[in-house]
Amino acid sequence: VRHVLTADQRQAFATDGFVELRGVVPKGLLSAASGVFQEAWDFCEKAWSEDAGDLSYRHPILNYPEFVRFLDSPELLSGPRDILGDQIQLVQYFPVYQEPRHWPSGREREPKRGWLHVPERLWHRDFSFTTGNGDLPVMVTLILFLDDVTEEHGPTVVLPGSHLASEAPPGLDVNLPFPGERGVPLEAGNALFLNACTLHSHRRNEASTHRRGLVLMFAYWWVKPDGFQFPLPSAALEDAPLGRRQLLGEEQPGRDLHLYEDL
Ligand SMILES: O=C(O)CCC(=O)C(=O)O
Repeated sequence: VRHVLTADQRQAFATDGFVELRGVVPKGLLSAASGVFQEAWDFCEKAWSEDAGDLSYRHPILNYPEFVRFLDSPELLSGPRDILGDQIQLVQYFPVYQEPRHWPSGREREPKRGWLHVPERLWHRDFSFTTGNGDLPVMVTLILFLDDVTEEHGPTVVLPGSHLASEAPPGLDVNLPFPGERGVPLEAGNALFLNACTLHSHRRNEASTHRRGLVLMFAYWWVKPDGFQFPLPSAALEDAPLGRRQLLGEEQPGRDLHLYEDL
């Protein structure tokens, strides 16, 4: 595994709770995913709905081989592996989407169909078990986009240092901008790498092009993944190399829970 985090980046990750990783998303994966993104998004929306029935999958996006392939990329996994080592597991994986001019700037502020409920911010942690220890997160998040996300596309915003406290900063309104928030514009190919306890939010897309992204969360192998009670889509395990089987909880990373050799 190629290590991508320098000492400075590890320090920033521990202190701020996030770092931008450049060149960790192979362009070939992005272009293949672009072709099926809309279909996969529609499929996931059905799978997330209350009447999903047979479509209730763990990680429904893995119904699409184009998205399964992200899990076989050493570059993509290098950040999470730097922090979690070989005990890494995928615990959640889903697409995010905002259509072009989803929230137009200027006089015309009418939100588009289907997005009336989307607030200006939706501050959240992906994992609320804050240990106060920035060096040893239990869960980490990777956010990446298929298209360049400029200021106009509403880059993801983070609150630096918020992973260290279990309380939200005083005065934080989950639906409003907050002083000290930092937007992270991302070119396709780069990723925002977060301690999953770091408070972050989307921003609204005011650009004339799509805002299509992926969120992947990783934790130690002994954590239960989101939707553990549901089956994996069959495409997830098709021709799966050992690394992918481990990521998906089908194989242990070592002989037993203790993993003595790590001492
Ligand atoms: O869209 C974004 O910028 C962030 C998305 C996110 O954090 C989420 O959906 O959990």
